[in-house]
Amino acid sequence: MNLDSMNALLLIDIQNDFLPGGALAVSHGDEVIAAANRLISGFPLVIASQDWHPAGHGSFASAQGGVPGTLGTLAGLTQVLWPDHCVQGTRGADFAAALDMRRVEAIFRKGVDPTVDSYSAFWDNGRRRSTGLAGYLRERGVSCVTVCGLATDYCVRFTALDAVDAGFEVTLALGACRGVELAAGDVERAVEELRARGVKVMLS
Ligand code: VGL
Ligand code: ZN
Repeated sequence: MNLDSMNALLLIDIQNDFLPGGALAVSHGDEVIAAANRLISGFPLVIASQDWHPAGHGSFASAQGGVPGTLGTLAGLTQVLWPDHCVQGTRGADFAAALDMRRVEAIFRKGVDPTVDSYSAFWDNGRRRSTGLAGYLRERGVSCVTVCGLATDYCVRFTALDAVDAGFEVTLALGACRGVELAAGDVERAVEELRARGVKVMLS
């Protein structure tokens, strides 16, 4: 590996609520666990993000009297209304038990502010507040990031886009991602959008 291009692996939201049986289950979401575990050994730095909402978060359909999967508004932005998920301190918010967390050096929590959602591990959706992830990575000498996890069309997508904007060279480990696909083709469109933004896509 080129020592001038310290490479970090970002494990995005590999949490129980996004696995089969979870509150916001991603189809085949559990398949990212083994793939992520295989990737981990190849990276000198491994970071995880954790969706970490207070009860009654504004993105929850239940908080808006809406129907999950339909559109509402939050922080002046169009907002998909989600089922209650990843509530702080619940089992659904825990990392998947089979995910190898031993080499994860830092966990960046997001979605904590009840008034705005946060798909990206770098910024909330309104770009009002950063999580500090970009500064953390820069201070560690990181110039390349590889992104994987859940879900391809939401948190993985927004994290990869913000990583590009922050000036990192970005790779999407597509084999270690699964998507929500609220609309058929959302994952494919997300991958094409990322490619167009200069993200390298690897299949494994
Ligand atoms: C996510 C929807 C709501 C994700 C998080 O991790 O992709 N999606 N909260
Ligand atoms: Zn969420």
